[in-house]
Amino acid sequence: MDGAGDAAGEDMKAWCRAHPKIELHAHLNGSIRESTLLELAKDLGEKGVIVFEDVEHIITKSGRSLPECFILFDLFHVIATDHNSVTRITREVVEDFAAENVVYLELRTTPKNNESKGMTKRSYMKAVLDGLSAVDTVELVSSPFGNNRLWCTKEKDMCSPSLSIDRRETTAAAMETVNLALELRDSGVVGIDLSGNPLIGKWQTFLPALTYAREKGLPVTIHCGEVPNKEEVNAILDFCPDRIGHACFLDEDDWQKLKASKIPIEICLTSNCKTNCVPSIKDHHFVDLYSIDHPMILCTDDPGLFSTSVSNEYYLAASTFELSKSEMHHLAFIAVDSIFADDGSSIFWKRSLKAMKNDHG
Ligand code: 6MZ
Repeated sequence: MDGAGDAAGEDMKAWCRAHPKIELHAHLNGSIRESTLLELAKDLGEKGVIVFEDVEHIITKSGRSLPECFILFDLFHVIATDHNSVTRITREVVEDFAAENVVYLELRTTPKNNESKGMTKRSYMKAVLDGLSAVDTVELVSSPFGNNRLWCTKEKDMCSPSLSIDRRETTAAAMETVNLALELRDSGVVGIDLSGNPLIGKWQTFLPALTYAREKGLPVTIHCGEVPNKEEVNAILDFCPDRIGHACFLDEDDWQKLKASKIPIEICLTSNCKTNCVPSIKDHHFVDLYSIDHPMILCTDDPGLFSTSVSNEYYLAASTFELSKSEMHHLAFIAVDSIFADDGSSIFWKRSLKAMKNDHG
């Protein structure tokens, strides 16, 4: 790239960082700072629970296949799943998103039972909610529109948690997660997600809990087509979730069905590339969906695991697909239509972004 190209790239990078953004697909344990993971692992090493030298290189390794990611998550859970660490990582993760001008964050996490640590799904979630309350104000980058009045909201209000059902779970455990989400609605929980290793678990196992969530008015998002599985993709599309994540491996007929459904898709460019779900970013199905104005939200999936950020995902989309600032602004703005929160904060953010759009436009 020549000097002018470099400068234009840097300008777009700064613009993507400064622009207010919405993140709707981030897993808590995939968003932990590497420095925190290493610190917690070292601590466990000193206590003789793990051998630090055995895990250090695994934590810092950069490229990972999809199956390797799930081995790593099990390690993350050993390192970071006690009440104090959960509270700490939640606070840090929200602060990190806030620091790059994410103004509304749906952070998802799998409530976990761990008898040896006196942890139940409910106490795990209490630790998460404690982390949200502990969020400090962070210094935000300045507005790309020279107008700072939208940056006065406490960052702790920006995060709406969703609860994930792990594909390893039983129907009863999935149901327990949905009941917990319903119980915690007043504490800000906004939805249910189905995630976990896509090579494990059967759709029929989770269907009762997902149906129950829907009956109770809890929005549902589902990881769909992360690996080829025509039968399940079909069933998911028939279920018609409120959003889906990834949508990488779809047959032509399912692809057409998805397009006709207008179900918003959480797009995770770096994640899909690093886990070999797409051959390269330029070959990503984003292009096809963008050309027909399909509702899409640029997301990170696991910013810690994949060394990315929402700003970086925006920059990747802008630079790879040659989108202008105005097109990127539109992409950021339409994401608001797909958020799960229907309370005051959602309306507030909608208004804020609309105000910015007016300022800008
Ligand atoms: C499917 C994923 C995922 O819930 O412990 N998770 N599930 N596909 C992905 N793409 C790479 N990335 C993360 O966060 C970690 C958990 O989120 C799910 C997995 O179940 C993982 O264990 P929490 O906070």
